[in-house]
Amino acid sequence: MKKKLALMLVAAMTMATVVGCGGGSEDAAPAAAETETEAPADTAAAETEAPADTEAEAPAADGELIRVGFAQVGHESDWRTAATQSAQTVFSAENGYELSFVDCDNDSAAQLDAVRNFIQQDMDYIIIDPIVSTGWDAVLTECEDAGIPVVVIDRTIDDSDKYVSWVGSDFKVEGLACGEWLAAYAKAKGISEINALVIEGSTGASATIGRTDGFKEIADREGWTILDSQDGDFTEAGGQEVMESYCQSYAGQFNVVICQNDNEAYGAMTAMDAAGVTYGVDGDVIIVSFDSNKPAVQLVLDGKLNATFECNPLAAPTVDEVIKQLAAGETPEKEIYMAEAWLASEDIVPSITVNGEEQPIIHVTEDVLANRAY
Ligand code: GYE
Repeated sequence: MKKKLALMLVAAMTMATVVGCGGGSEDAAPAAAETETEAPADTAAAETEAPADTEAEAPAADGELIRVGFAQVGHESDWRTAATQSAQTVFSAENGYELSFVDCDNDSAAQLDAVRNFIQQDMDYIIIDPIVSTGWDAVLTECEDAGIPVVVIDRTIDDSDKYVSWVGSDFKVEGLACGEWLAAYAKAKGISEINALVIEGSTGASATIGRTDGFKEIADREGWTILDSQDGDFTEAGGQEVMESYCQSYAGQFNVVICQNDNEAYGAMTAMDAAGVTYGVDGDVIIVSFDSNKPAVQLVLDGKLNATFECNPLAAPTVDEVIKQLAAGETPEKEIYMAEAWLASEDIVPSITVNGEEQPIIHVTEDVLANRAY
């Protein structure tokens, strides 16, 4: 089953590649139609090799489990834990999968090794959450040569398009939303000067790049000062360490702290507590985070965190759908975006406009908190 299916999937990957970046469903249809005339050879090969029963069936239809290798970033944050748990639940034996899960511990070389091991093991599918956004073309070419479809999840790969689909979030939009909210909030509060400190996520991660760029775009437009922007590695310890040094270097000079994930915000709060800096709704410093895990939303409800910009970690069910589409010989969309929300402590900014689109700011109440899925 594996080999015949793989041949078909190479054809599907070719089709998906034709769709290119920004390919939505409207784009996907003509691309698939185009490929029917453009790539008859692959399709014919699949037909010759799989004449009988397998090609349009789900891979598990004959009782075999679908073998999936998942090269996960690591275990640096609550977001990551939620994403891993979701993948382990979705890709379970109960659901027809055999999952090989590798925690790459934020080590890019280890992640490339993990993917190459998956090729050696002749996996049916490979899922990659890329630690960094570049350096991927060679290994993705190897996956393609081996006929193993790759689905990219969460962070993006920016120097190769040799994968079937990417499922994740628009990190630049998250950064823009954070900036737009801060601009509207400062205006509503009569704060005329912004002196911001940024605690970035891991260097080279597309989540870091997008959030940094998006926020900076608004900061430049508004004439804010970004006093410093350093790598907190998406961890609580990293956030604390960076904030400890900021509290020394910029004592009394900052009124905003942007943490690129929740865990960094927890660390930054510990550091500010120790330095006697007050933050949140009743404090001197506005502090925000990205991710919006439940403990962070609780802090927003408590007024300790002014706002949090959601990044949804539950992409695995969508990856499952992508795999099912591939198994049925369909062409999944090249880019699939997760829905997200922006949450704030005070009810003074009802909405913001991001990329020309009005988006609500959710005022966090007990009900909002109770309904959070992760
Ligand atoms: O924000 C952070 C995690 O890639 C979007 O990685 C993800 C980020 C997330 O460690 O908490």
